[in-house]
Amino acid sequence: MTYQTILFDIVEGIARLTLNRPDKLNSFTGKMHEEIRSAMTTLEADASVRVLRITGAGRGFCAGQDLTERAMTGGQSFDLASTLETHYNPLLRRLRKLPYPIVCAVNGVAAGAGCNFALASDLIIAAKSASFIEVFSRIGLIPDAGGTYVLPRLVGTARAMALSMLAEPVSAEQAEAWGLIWKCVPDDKLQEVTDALVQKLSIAPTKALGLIKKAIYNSLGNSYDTQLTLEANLQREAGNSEDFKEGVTAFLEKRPARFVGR
Ligand code: T3D
Repeated sequence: MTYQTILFDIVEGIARLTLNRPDKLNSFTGKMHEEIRSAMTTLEADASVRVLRITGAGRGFCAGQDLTERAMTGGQSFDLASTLETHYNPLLRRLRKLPYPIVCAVNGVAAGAGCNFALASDLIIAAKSASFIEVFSRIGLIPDAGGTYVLPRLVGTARAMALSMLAEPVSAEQAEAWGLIWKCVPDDKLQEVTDALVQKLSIAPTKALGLIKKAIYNSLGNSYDTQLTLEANLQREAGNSEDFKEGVTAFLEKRPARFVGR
């Protein structure tokens, strides 16, 4: 399929999604949502995929909702609960369910839903010049696209509150120091570092990585007791995988493991 607002391909187990409206800092339009939905459907149907790499084209990562689509001329108004349930929430739910790692290379400013879309990834690497802005309150909104869920969990209530109320940019270095993201790297190293990570993940024991996602994300709402039971159940699945067998065999034979992802 040919896309107008994104770039998307899958090569040797690595899926690459690039938001591609650089002139408008890759802000989300209805068309872009439609194309991302199509890419997600392709991803969900392709059992060969072992890692998803997300980035933005040009100098920005994503400036959130394209506000020209929300211009309220002539007394027009929008039901934003409806636009969220139509476009953003299904996408975030689908991303969370992907049974392999999502790596996000934040190449520039990530604002509004663009910031929270980045934070929906499992491993987030940002260029030093990138920034994160929970920009919503500047236009009279609350953080959406999962922001009010992930922010207090990643950085604590005090910082989540200030980020949301003040809508000030957080530098990539600060984001790393706060634990909002995993890593900040020099601008000229972003693609190289991301490619190396993605390559490594594409030959990792994917089944186990998918189960790790399930365990970590579920732990945020579980009691200790419930989590221990969940770990036992997920470990049963991991223990039945081809990769566990290969991992142990390779260790005993003193050779690198060749994981197939199942
Ligand atoms: O469905 C729903 O509506 C509910 C969901 C809402 C989710 C949301 O994301 S709400 C938040 C929407 N986003 C914003 O409010 C951010 C708006 N953008 C900015 O504040 C700034 O652009 C940035 C701080 C992100 C970056 O500033 P800067 O100075 O680096 O760039 P710029 O000059 O402002 O932007 C460059 C171009 O991109 C410019 O276009 P032009 O003048 O060169 O033709 C600018 O208008 C355009 N652009 C940037 N962000 C958006 C945008 N165009 C449309 N919508 C945008 N969000």
